[in-house]
Amino acid sequence: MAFEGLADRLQNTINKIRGKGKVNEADVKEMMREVRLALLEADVNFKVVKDFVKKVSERAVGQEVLKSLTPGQQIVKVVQEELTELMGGENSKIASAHRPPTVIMMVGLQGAGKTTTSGKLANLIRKKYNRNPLLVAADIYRPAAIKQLETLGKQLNMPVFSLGDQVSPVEIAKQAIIKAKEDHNDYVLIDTAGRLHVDENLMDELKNIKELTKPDEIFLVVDAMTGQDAVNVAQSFNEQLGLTGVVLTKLDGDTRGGAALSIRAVTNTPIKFVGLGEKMDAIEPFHPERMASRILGMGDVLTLIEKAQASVDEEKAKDLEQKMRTASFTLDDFLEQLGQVRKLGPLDEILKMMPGANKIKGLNNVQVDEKQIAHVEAIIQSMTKAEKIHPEIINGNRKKRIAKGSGRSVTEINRLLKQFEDMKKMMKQMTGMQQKGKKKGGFKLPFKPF
Ligand SMILES: Nc1nc2c(ncn2[C@@H]2O[C@H](COP(=O)(O)OP(=O)(O)O)[C@@H](O)[C@H]2O)c(=O)[nH]1
Ligand SMILES: [Mg+2]
Repeated sequence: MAFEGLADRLQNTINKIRGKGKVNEADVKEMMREVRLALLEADVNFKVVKDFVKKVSERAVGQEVLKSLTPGQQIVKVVQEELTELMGGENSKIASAHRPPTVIMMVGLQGAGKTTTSGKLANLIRKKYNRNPLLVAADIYRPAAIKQLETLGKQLNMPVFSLGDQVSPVEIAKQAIIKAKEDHNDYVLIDTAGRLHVDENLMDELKNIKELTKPDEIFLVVDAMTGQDAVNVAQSFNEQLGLTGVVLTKLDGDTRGGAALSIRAVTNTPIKFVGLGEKMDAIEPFHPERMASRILGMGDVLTLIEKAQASVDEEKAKDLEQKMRTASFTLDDFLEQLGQVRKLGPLDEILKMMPGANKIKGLNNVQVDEKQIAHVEAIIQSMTKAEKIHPEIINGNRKKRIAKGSGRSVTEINRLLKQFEDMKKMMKQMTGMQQKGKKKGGFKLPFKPF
């Protein structure tokens, strides 16, 4: 999983301070020392780390934080807010030209994922904005590059414009726009060539295409796995071409996270989308708030809710949202949700989005075993209604009865009850933070939802 090391280290650090009743400057200093190391180890740019630590420290030792009733939680909130700030605001809109077609130029090094992302974005634009994109094969150098795009086009049932590999990319781009106007394609995505390194010939070619097509967007595609290098690449492309956004690919791999955390700060270019796999629908808008929550183990309730809304019936999803927000969910709800959640996708991925999920033993390392889920279901189903609502009444005798009924051991029952308690505690903490920021009549999450 991406960000695993960083998430683990940051969560350990903040968990130490989260529950403290009193926090002094020395505690903050100690914590920030660990945060600094965690970020550096995740390959976050040195200067970015320095600025980040300075900002958080200043805010954290502020009187209103240290003197508050819950200084530990307040500091975690500061870290969360600053992480979000670091990664930039929400920014996944795609330009729309007054006079179509809107031209999007895809640039980046070889192998970064330009061709794949061109297909994904075209697919997204068609699905989400109901538009009619044209893909343009302007990489004439890499063998089979044109074929690759044509294959994607077929797969998506989307037109691909190509003039073979004997015509210059600039000419291809020019002809493509003429063709798009004829055919009423309102978006044109130009898949350009990449090199192994930033090189002058390549930049000149890209500048020429830019000059001629006057693109509305220039998206740099970068491989998140390349860490610091991704940041350097982004910097040079930005200097030469003026980027409008970055697409960070391969976030489904075990990237340490450095690129995601540094690119915006170093280049002042927003990360607009992230690639999460090779399939054509494996692209998502980049949500800095959600990413920060995820890194800090606060879960990604919003993405979870969205997933739920997409595949579960609306009433139930709303109910889940409400219960999570008010931390009032019972073991019965838990059971119900397990059933629902199984429909959403790979369980380990889904569960990781739950607040406190990092506390569930084994979840981070081991694939969640479907069998274990069945065991959990059996245990909960063997409880009485009262037990499910008030698990605290489950004493030794009741545990024995449940064990018999479910065919599981008392140890397993204890473990489940403990996990459920942990999860609820975590939700309460989030709710506590919400209450702090609550305006009259308003409802505020610890992060901005959209
Ligand atoms: N796992 C994963 N693989 C990706 C992602 N994006 C692209 N790839 C793969 O990376 C490789 C290079 O992608 P390609 O689009 O050909 O890169 P290009 O040279 O920049 O056009 C291909 O095997 C893609 O399937 C992603 O988000 N996740
Ligand atoms: Mg390519």
